[in-house]
Amino acid sequence: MTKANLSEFLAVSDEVIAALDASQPVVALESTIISHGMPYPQNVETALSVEDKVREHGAVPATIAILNGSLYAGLSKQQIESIGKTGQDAIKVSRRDIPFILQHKNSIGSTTVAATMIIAAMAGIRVFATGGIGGVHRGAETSMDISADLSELGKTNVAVVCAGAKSILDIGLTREYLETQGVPVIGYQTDVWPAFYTRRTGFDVDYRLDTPEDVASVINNKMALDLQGGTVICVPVPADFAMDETVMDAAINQALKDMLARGITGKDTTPFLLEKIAEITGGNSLQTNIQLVLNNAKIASQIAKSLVAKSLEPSG
Ligand code: PSU
Ligand code: MN
Repeated sequence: MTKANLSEFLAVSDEVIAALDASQPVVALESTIISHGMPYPQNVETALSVEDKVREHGAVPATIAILNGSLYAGLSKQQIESIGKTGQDAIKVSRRDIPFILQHKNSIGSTTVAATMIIAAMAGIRVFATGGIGGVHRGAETSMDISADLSELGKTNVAVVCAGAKSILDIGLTREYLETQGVPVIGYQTDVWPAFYTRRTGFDVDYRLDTPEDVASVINNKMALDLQGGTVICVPVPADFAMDETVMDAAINQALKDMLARGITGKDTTPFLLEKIAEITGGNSLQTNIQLVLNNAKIASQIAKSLVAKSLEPSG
C-alpha cells in the first residue's frame, strides 16, 4: 500500500508524530489488555499509569486501538476511558479482523498484541510494552488454538516486552512455535521463561541479556539485516509482586476446567481465563498484573531510548 492510501486509515496523534519526526523514543501499548484484560475502572487507571510510566522514563506512549474506522496510534484520555468503560463489549481485533472493523464508522475495537504490532509498524514504532502475549493453548494438539500473536511475531518488525506467557498456555509448545517462526525469545535478567504471575518456569529462554543497551543492539542488528519479524523480551514480574506458584497453578487449573465445561472456544478463551483467574484469586492476580505491566513499560522505554541513540550514531 502506498503511504497516501495508508494515511486514509492511520490516525497518529500529534505528540507521537512529533516524537517520531524528532527521533525520540516511542513505546506502543495495546488496548485489548484494557477492554478484555482487566475490569473497569482499574483498566483505565492502569492504562493511564502505564502511559505516565513511559513518560517518566523518557519515551512517548502510543496506545493503539481502532476507533470509528481509523487505526489510532496515540489516544486521548477520553478515548482510553471509553475503551475501558466499554470493556468486553469492545471488539477484540486481531490481524484477521482489521479490514472488517474499518467498515464500521461507529465502533470501538481494541487491538491484541498482533493487531497492535501491525499498527505500530505502520506508524514507525519499534518497541511495544504489554503484560502477556498470546501463545499456544494447552490442548492445542487437538484444538489448534494458537494465538495469531505468534505468527505476527514471525513477520512484523516490532519488539514486544512482556512478562512471559501465563500457564493457561502451553509454554513448551509456544516456545517451539516461536522457534519455527524465527522469533528470538530474550530473557531480561533471567535464564528461564517467566510465567507472568510468577518469575520462573522450567523452560529456558533462547538468550539472556541484562541491559536495555544489549537488547537494543540485538534489535538494531536484526533491523539492519532486514531479518523481518519481532523479538520477544521476557521480563519477570518484580519479586515483591510475584504470586505463589501453588496458588496460581490451582487457579489456572480451575479456570481451564470451567472453560471446558462451558464450551468456550476461539477468541473468547483468553478473556474468559483471565477473568476467571482474577475471580478465583480474589483480585490478587489483578494487582500482580498491574505491577508487571508498569515494570514492562519502564524496561520498554529504556530499550526504546537506547535504540534511538544507536540509530543516531554516525556509524549506525
Ligand atoms: N494475555 C494477558 N493479558 C491479555 C492478553 C493476553 O495476560 O490481555 C490479550 C492480549 O491482547 C493478547 C490476546 O494479544 O489476549 C491474545 O488473545 P488470543 O489468544 O485470542 O490471540
Ligand atoms: Mn485463540
